[in-house]
Amino acid sequence: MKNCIPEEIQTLPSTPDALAKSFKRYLIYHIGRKTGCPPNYLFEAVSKTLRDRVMVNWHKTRAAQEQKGVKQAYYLSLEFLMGRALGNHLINLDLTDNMRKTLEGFCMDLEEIESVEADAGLGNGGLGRLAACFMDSCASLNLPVMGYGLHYEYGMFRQLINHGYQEEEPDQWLRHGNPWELRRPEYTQRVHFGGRTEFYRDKNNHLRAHWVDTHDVLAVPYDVPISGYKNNTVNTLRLWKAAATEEFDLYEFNAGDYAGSMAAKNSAENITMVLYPNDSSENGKELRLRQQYFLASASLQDILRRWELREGKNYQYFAEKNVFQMNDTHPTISVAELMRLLMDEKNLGWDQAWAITTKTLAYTNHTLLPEALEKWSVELFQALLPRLLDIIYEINAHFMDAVRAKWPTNIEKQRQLSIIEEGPHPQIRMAHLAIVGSFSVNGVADLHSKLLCQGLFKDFYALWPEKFNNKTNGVTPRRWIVHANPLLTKLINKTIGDEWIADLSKISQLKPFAAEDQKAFHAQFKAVKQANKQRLAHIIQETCGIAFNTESIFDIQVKRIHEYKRQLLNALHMIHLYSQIKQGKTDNWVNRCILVGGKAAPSYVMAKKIIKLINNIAYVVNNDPEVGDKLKIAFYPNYDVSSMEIIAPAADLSEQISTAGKEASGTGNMKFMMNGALTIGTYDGANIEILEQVGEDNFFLFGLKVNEIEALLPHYQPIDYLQQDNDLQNVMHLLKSNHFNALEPHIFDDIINSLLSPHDPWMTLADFRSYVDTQNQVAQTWLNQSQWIRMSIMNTASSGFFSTDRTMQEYNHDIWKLKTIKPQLGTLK
Ligand code: 26Q
Repeated sequence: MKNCIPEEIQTLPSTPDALAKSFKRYLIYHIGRKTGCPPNYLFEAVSKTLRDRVMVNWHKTRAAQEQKGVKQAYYLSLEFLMGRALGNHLINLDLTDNMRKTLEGFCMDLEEIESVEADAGLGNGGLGRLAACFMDSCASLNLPVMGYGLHYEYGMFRQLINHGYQEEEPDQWLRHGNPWELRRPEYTQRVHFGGRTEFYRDKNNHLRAHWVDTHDVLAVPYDVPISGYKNNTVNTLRLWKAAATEEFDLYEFNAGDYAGSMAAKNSAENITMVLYPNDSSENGKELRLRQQYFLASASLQDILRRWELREGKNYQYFAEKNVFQMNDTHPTISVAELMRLLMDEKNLGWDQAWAITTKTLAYTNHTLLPEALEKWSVELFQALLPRLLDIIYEINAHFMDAVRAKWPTNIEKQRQLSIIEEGPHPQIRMAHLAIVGSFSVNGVADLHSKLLCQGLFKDFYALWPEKFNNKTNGVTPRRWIVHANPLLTKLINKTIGDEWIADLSKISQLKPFAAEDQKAFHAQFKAVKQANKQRLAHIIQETCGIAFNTESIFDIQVKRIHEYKRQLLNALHMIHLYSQIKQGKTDNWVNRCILVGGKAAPSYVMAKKIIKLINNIAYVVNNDPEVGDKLKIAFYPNYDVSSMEIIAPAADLSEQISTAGKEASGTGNMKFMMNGALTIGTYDGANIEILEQVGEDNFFLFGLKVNEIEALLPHYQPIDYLQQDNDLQNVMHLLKSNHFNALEPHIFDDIINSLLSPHDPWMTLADFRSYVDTQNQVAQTWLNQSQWIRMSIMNTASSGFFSTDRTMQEYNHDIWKLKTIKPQLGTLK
């Protein structure tokens, strides 16, 4: 249909009066409510009011980025852990104050409205939240980057704690709708599954393939705006939702099988029903492979469609103008899918398609744990994605030629490097496919990237050293300081101005204020921390019924529950402190409130036991009148992005105590540091870079280093540590004597056995002494409050390096090579 809609789009006025008018219009005419209205409607009206203001810049950004010749990057990820959006957009559009005034005019409180928004919990933990911080920084830096992910109906499960046990509940985050997403059925893509490959000769006698007899699923995009910080850029996160095809339904329906047709519809729509809640891979689930291919295929088809719209069918320059960043191996089937699309759909030859593929794909690794590397059975691939299996075999054949050229006589090397792991049940090694298909492979912290080159991917590094690089993670200061910690933001702005928000390196201007003679600043900094501790203590009282005294050290460990992260080491320390109190060894005692939070994968039995143990220790400790305020312990239920926004600003001590060499980076460590927490940490992941930035005087380092762990592992004898250490004996005795589980004897036997096993890969007991001694140092430092505050200020002031703005600039400089694109103000063209 023709239309004459004017090209020019007016920016909407955003005074408190204009916002009020808009808000009322939404509430009354769009939602159809007025007074006495449920809070979710108020949230919707506020969000849509704001969305209108985001929309103008969204149009303009798209127009600027879709001009001929603009190079674009695509972030492909099975997870985007976005959290809430309202507060973030308000900051980016500089409308927080105006919106607050508007709502006050209606006797409403902005923070209360913000708290109605459901977290977009479309991720497990670090990897998913990193994708969200990356999106924020790319928009804030005017980088033309689009995110591609899945529109899960249910995000990360909600965690309930029942008698100390984790229970999972579905996360119905879309129950009240999502005002930020726009459904775009006009850009629906079709994704194939099953069927078989038919080869034929084209008119030039070239061998070509058809993928036939497939079962198709539709991918419907939902677009989410990603606003940049005060720069008018609005990028796009496109999330695909699965839908059944019409023909499929009709065919079955006409055949009279109504139930059958509904079942088929269900099985199609199941693909994006739920996020897999495993943060280290649970291998082999067919539905997970369907999700991965669904994302890869829909996204790549969409990108090719938009390429042709702009540049026609000419793929000569495609690789110069497009780059894909794969978030771990999860979207790695993209390597084969891009080959398929270019060859089978766009009629390119193998060499041309391979040149494009290997110039456009880049891979980020997020784990060193060998058991977490993704593998898929060839058998499953054959059934589900037969055409892609053909292509993977051919990629591997070419790759094996390259391996033979480098190591001509070494058959073993071929076996080790092959994309296909041979055996009775051959498997496809996704990390190998990712490395072979990418021009860039990066780790996420300095140590992690070095270990990849020296260990896990050593032979690949020998083959292609130029591919490998490091990109140390970061977090966005807009969410993790400005939004989470408005009091600190105000204090920093008053002290050094507000340029640090868009350039976090400038936060180092706070360093002079750490000096002990800066009494006034110290007092204000402490007052901010105190207020944030009160805010958290209030929530802990409400949710756990435990009274945290804000004069105590707030000692916090929040992250996914995993043995390598060693929540158990923290638990042993809790028991040690309790035992000291019970023995009356309380000279110079420093009161502590220990908070632990995090979800265990539902099938991870040991992780669930650890949650139960911490809850049981907490119960005994908190109810012992002899303990009182000396020690309080709480387990924070349902830890998520929004809770971290309250927790990080309230922490005095950040626990980053993984076994050295196991935590790829960590990003919670950075959020705590920015907000002035001191870190007790091992020499692992980005802890090392935090230590370098802040200096060892302002960091509590403990534990064995990677080389020491490796040297000890073959002859590790936990019993030796027990025999030499009275404190450890006391702790283990309390555990073994069912002191924390009198009513459920022996439920912690597995934990005790794992700690005492010479095969314990996490070597918890080896670090016990060093951890307890360092915790004592923490307590002694706390006694000197002016010293503590100085160190705390130094942590905030040294956090400049850990902004994802810096991370994204490095990705762009070394990998993506995009030009910044600013939306044109004024007339939209
Ligand atoms: C794989 C297969 C099947 C189902 C699920 C998965 C799966 C899902 C999520 C595997 C891994 C993840 C998430 C991993 C993760 O969050 N890794 C963390 O990434 C952070 C960002 O780089 C790092 O800071 C952490 O060190 C790393 O543990």
